[in-house]
Amino acid sequence: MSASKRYTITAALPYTNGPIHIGHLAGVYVPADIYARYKRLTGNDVAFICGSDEHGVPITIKAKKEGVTPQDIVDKYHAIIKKSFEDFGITFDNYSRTSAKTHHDTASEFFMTLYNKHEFVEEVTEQLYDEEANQFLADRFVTGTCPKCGNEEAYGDQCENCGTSLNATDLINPKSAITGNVPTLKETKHWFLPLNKHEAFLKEWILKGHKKDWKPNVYGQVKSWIDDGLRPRAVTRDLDWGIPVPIPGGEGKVLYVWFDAPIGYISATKEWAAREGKDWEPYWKDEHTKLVHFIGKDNIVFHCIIFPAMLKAEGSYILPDNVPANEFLNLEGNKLSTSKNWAVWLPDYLEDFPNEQDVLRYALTANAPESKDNDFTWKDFQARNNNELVAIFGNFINRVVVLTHKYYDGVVP
Ligand code: B3M
Ligand code: ZN
Repeated sequence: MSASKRYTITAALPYTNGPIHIGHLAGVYVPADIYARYKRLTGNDVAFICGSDEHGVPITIKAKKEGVTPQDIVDKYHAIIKKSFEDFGITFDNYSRTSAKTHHDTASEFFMTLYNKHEFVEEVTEQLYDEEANQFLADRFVTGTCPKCGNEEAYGDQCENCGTSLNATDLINPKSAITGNVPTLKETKHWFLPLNKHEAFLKEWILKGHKKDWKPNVYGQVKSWIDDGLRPRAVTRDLDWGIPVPIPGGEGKVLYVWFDAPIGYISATKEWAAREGKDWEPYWKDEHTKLVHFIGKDNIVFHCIIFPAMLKAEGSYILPDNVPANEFLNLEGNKLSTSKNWAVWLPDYLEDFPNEQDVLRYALTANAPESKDNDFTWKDFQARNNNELVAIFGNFINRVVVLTHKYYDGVVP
């Protein structure tokens, strides 16, 4: 039995703009749950943390589409997601939500600590603007061609194809996702996290540090971003849905969703510890605690570069011990897509296959996209069930039970 250790295990906070699908499960939640169960069973002190990511442009886009408020959207999908995780047997110690007061307070406090330590650069820059919609275009409000890989569907803050974190003004041929217009440029003030200032620390911590045990797909992406040179990233946005920027001049602005969301892991731990009568700080501030982030590959830059830089700048937190990001799962040969409704939604699976959680857990684990994108087919699902779970595992259990009855009166000797 390995010496008991403390593990803070986090799973990426799903956006509350739709239900969970099998890609999320294979990429993040089943691997994280297996790891948490294993660490508990081998006698460790585990905090397995997750929650709904309720800010950000994806929520406001969904609300506009459905003609309701962002709060309606997050309330609807937070409940659907939380219940489907429970019904599927994902054993979070806490599944919180970033619209909770604990999180607004924790994220605002974190921002103020960095602000008071002069860790931000305050700058007026030209940002993309949609004259017709009369609003700035950040994140998913704008799409364009990625300057790094040429993907024509890159977003204002990130290209999901190559994972690179972008400034909206980096996009080639940008187009407003609201009106389709070509954006103009308009001046606005934001606060930037100077990632370039943390380059030496990140090089030391990841490239020279003991991060050789990070998965090659993760280490490789991070190395290429650091080698390309890191640039300041705005941590505030001209949006009305999110956590208000808590300083003079921040009126009408909110924290960038990728600044606030990872802090959601901390606030969810606080909420859980308070409920359990525990101290939350050892889970985030004790050097002996292992912090492990389970994510999909499109979240690597935020968990290996931006959040560690934030934690380092704040100064009192531990850094991630490992970030085992999985690649993507496709469905019947095509990319899973919430917007194109091409997915196997977890609530539907639970309805069509009641009490068959383990069959899907097994099929997704046996076929996990650990080092490359993989494909989910119903044929494979059926084969895994019939040829492996029933014919091999079920058969084995059955024989052992029959022989135990036959030779030992059903009592294990
Ligand atoms: N909400 C998931 C995504 O990019 C994002 C994860 C946040 S983890 C702090 O789809
Ligand atoms: Zn790209």
